[in-house]
Amino acid sequence: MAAKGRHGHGPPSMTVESFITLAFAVLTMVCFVIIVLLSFGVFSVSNGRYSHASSYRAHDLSNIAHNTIHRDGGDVDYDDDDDGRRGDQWVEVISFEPRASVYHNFLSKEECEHLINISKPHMFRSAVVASATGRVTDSEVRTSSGTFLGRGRDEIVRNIEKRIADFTFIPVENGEGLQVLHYEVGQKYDPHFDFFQDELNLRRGGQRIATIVMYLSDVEEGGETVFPAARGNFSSLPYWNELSACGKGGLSVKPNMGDALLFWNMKPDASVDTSSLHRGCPVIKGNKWSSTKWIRVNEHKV
Ligand SMILES: O=C(O)CCC(=O)C(=O)O
Repeated sequence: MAAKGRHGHGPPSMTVESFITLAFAVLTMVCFVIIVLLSFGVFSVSNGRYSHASSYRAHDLSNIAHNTIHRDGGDVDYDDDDDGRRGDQWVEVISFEPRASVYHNFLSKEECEHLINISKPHMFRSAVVASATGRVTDSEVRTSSGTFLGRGRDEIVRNIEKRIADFTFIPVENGEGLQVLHYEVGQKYDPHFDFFQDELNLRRGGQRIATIVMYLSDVEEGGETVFPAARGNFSSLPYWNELSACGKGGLSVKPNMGDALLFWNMKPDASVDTSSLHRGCPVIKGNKWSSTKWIRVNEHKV
């Protein structure tokens, strides 16, 4: 009786060559399917740091990390340079004419309180720059009180100024000292430009290319920053019904403690942007504390 061979009655055995060919074909098919899925966006390749796709919001700038940090306690992550807790941070582009964006929770509550506390003893009536002469003068156009904080005055101010430089890509040295403002009920800043219209003020650092307004308090009613010459369908804003009559006069930003409004007073071609006209609406209820940093095209020597 013939011995039953190992391969005697089974299907023909697979050679090493045909196994390699089959494996290669399967691998090619898998790669093809992955490429098709990627191209249709069915799934995406992430780099770890920015992998929390679900935590992004509409109008996020995708290159800015969206850190979820709790303002009121619990397990809190801190940024290296933070002085206290900052809430959910994201940047919202609100307008292209003028170019403007809001950086939510740019400052922590502690930073807002620090700026108010160090300013309180030194408040004086706010003034304006007269466009014809360039001289600083009192005016009914602006009825708030305020004070200037020297650049780099203390560690908290230095951290804030560094954050502004990171956000705007403009060096700390180009910034004027922070101005802290207090508006009581009825106080306001009428429509104006931040860019200079005189020669005198251009001498120390050139034109004011950009402005950052940081809100150090919430305001119960009124106190919005409004751009009356901005283009856009303002009445479609989700908070339209909460705005004062003045706030409905253009593109409005409601003061929220910790938020920072950045807008550009110059266009990319270096001409001044007249759509950056803006005002601080009268406060109707509550108090408004804010801090403005004007940023020059060149170093602003202190
Ligand atoms: O207080 C505001 O909302 C606007 C402030 C402002 O216009 C400025 O500081 O130039």
